[in-house]
Amino acid sequence: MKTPADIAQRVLGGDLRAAARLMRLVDDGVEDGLLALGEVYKRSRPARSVGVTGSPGTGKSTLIDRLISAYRARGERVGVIAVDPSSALSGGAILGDRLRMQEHALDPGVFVRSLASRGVLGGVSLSTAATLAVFEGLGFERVIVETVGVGQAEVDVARLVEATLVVLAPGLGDDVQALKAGVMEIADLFVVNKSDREGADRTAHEVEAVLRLRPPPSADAEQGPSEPPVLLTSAARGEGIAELLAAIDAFFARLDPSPELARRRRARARLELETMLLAELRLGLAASGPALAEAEQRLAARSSDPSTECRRLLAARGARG
Ligand SMILES: Nc1nc2c(ncn2[C@@H]2O[C@H](COP(=O)(O)OP(=O)(O)O)[C@@H](O)[C@H]2O)c(=O)[nH]1
Ligand SMILES: [Mg+2]
Repeated sequence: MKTPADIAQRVLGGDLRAAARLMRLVDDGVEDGLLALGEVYKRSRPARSVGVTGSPGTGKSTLIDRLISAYRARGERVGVIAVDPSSALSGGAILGDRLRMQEHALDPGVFVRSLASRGVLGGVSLSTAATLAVFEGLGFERVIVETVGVGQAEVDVARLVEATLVVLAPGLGDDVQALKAGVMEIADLFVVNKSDREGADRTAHEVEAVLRLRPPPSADAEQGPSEPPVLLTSAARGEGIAELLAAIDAFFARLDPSPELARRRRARARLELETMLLAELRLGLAASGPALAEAEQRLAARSSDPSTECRRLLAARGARG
C-alpha cells in the first residue's frame, strides 16, 4: 500500500493511473485518499474550469467532444467530469457519453470521469470538487463539468467552476421558460445548439429577450462579467465551435485579473468546505457506534430531541479529538 505522500507525488507528476486510484479512494471515503487529496490540493493551481449544463438531449456531450478536440489542438490537456444523476436509473446516458468521447479514449491528454454514483461520502458536489482537484493536481489546463438540468446540483457545480455555459436547443419548448427560474444567475454564456435545426434563431432571440428583462447590474458589479453572450452552434456539424471557443477565451480574459474571479474562487472554497464538513460529520456519525445507537433509541422513545443528541454526539467526537 502506497502512502498518501506517494500517491500525491505520483498524481502531481502526471500519473493518470494514480489519479484514477486517488479518485476511487476519495469516493470510498478512505482516509489515505483524503490525506493524499489534501496534499495534491495544496500543491496545485486552479484550472480553467467550465460547467456545461442544460436539459438532456440538447447536445452537451457532443459539444464537449468538440471542445476537447479544439483544446487538444492547442496542446491543452482536458479533464471531463460527467455528473449524471439520472444515469444510475437509466444506465444509458453515461455509456452514451463514453462512446461519444471514445475518439479521445487513447489520448493521455484527456481524462473523462463519470460520477454516476455518489460515493460513500455522499454528495455529488464533494465528488466533483475532489475530481476537479485531482485534475488540477495532474496539471490539466482545462476541466469541463457536464451536468444535467437546472437543479441544486447544477447551482452547486456552478460554484465550483470558473465559468458556466448553458446549452439549449430548438424544439425543447420549456427550456427558455426554465431559464427564468434558475440558470439565469449562473450562466456566463448561452449556447443554442442544433443550429442546423429549424427554430434555432428563434430560440436564441427568446434567450436574448429574457436576458433583457434582467435588472441592470448594480454599480459594484461593474468589474464583473458583462451580459452573457448567446451563441449558435451545431455540435453535430462542427459549426460555431471556433466562435464558442473564442467567446470562452474572451470570458476568461475578462475574468482573469478581476475581483469577480477572486469572488468565484472564494465561492468554490466555501462549497469545498461545506461539502467536506458534511462528509466528515457523516463519517463521524457512522463511526459513533454505541453512542449513535443510544441516541437513536432516545429519539425513538421521545426522551430526547435531535438537537440535543446532535450536540452530544459532536461533543463526544470533539472529546475524542
Ligand atoms: N441535429 C443536431 N443534432 C445534434 C447536435 N448536437 C447533438 N445532436 C444530437 O442530439 C442527441 C443528444 O446529444 P448529446 O450530446 O448526448 O446531448 P446531451 O444529453 O445534452 O449530452 C444525439 O443524438 C446527438 O447526436 C446538433 O448540433 N445538431
Ligand atoms: Mg450528455
